[in-house]
Amino acid sequence: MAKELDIQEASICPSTIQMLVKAKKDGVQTCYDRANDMAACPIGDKSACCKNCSMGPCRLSPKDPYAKTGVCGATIDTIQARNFARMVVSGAAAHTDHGMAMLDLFKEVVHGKITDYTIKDVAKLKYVCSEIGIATTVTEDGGVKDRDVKEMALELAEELEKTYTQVEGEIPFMKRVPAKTLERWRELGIVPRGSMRELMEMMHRTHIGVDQEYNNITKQFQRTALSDGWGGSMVATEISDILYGTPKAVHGWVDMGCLDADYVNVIVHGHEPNLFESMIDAVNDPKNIEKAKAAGAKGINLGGMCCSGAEVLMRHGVPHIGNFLSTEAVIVSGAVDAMAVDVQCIKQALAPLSECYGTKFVTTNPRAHIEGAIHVELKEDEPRKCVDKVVEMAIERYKNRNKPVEIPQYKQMSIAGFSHEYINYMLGGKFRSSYKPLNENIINGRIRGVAGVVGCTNPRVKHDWVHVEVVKELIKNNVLVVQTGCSAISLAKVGLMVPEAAKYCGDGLAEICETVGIPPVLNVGSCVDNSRILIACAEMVKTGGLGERISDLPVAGSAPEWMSEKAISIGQYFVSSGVYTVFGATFPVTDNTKFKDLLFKGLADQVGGSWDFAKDPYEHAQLMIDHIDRKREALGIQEKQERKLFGMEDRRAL
Ligand code: SF4
Ligand code: MSK
Repeated sequence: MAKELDIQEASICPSTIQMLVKAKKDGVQTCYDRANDMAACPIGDKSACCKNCSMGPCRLSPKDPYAKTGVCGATIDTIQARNFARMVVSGAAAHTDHGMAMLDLFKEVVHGKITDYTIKDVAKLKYVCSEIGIATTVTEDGGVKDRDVKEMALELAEELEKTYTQVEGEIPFMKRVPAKTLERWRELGIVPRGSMRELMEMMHRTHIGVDQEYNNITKQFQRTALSDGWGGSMVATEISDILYGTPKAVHGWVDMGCLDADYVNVIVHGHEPNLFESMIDAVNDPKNIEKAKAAGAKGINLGGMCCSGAEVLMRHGVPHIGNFLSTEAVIVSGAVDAMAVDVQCIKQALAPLSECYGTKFVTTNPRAHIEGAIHVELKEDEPRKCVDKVVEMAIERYKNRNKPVEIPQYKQMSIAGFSHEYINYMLGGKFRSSYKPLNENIINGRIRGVAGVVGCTNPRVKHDWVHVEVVKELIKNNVLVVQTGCSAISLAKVGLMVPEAAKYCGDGLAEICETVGIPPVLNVGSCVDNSRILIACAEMVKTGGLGERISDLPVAGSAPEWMSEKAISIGQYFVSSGVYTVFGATFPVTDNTKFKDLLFKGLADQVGGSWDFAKDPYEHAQLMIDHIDRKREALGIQEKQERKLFGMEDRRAL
């Protein structure tokens, strides 16, 4: 029999702990209990098994990996490489399908067939056009004037569609990749074509009896991952900004204390922003507010979870209730009247758990039905039908609440909204927006380097703890941290996403945070917004002084508590872009194999980036800091420079 779950050791989030205690009292289970009951399969954990055909499934020994092969003769390296490739495919497909859905919506909006959404950010539209060589002005009657928005948007949509459908040739956002990095990809033959082609070819090659040489498989999964980061994900981010506005710094509360027992509580959880944007309209509609009041509530209270929540925290400051591992815990509060979900990271267990508490659990996307959920499809040409229905069900449930409500009273203010454009503006001001101050402060040593700490939470490790400890170590050592997804929420909950958190930083980083008025930990958005970090890296290279390739930069990546296949695709596109990337929790490879050597060492010679693994947060952070120091040394900027006061000459040079 499995030992009883030690709730105090399961998480550092007091809200989640309080709800796990309540769950135990209520006799319901969460993923923490299930993870405690079921140990991870030791062979699968090391990626030493294959079920790609019915001669298997075949299991090799992680302890003696070359002792046997599969029935077909597949070696441990082939099996691991194929498994890894399939994780990349699944993760990349999730992001690219999300991006393609955004592009489909964008086209319908531009054609005027969908009117509930509009182009909110024309400046962003122009910026993206200019980045990929689409004209934003026309010359007429001898003068230059702005191009028609619709015409420009249609050309952009047509061009970006190539991100998915292009059979041969480079996808549009390759124009953003620093020249030397792109040159290397061309030499290696890993510049992505359209993602549909890359995903299809990768799946073909992992079928039994096709690609059985791990180096060659790795080459194709690098290409596939790059088609996600610089393709599908980037399109999702850029189109979302054009339709809903580019984020800029905004205050937003996080944690379960944002729920309110006197209000009808509605939560949106998932990934695509459309459902949430329409839900914001619905909960602010006076007619719906009146209905809520007629049912005895003070009004309607809206909160987000996971990446749906991250998107609207970034854009509108809508409260964020918690990350992936808190999605069941929040239902246990009894305060959630409806939870509407779309795609990705939605645990099937939410359906039966919601039933226990009378919460209306509503799936809204045709691609993601869940047994036991109520399905109300969100049709983009009439989205209010769906969201108004969810609100109606939530009000009904509020009226008939018959379970005790217990809301954890923890909440924390955070600042979100650090898009690439906002960082540019924040550093250089409106007329001189630039990454130059960032590069200069890296060169002069006040900022040691930049780390992207991202990814999920996972019940196999102490919830939020690894994220928080890794980030605390980094900022203490003057490493500026940028964050996305569930990891960002872990840090927002402990109060590190406010300028006052400068007190936890080393002297140099603290000085920058105090001068600019920023937190040392910047929330840059959702999972697809990792593309914003790629753009920031490219911008740092283009700004100058830190080398010619992304791999020259003193930067590192990390996913301390990852769990999803999307995280593997994200990690791979960072590695292939040249970023040293450390994962925690677990890593799907067998020790002492050629494939592991390739991922952890060999890739550095090819693309400049490589994978690493450390479960312990302090070792994890140290690996990243050591890498940053090696890069500083290679750039010749390892010595901390004396502080220099800006004279008129310097200002002119700027
Ligand atoms: Fe086993 Fe080979 Fe079939 Fe995989 S493809 S299950 S290793 S026989
Ligand atoms: S939601 S992919 S648990 S970050 Fe994007 Fe969080 Fe990971 Fe899902």
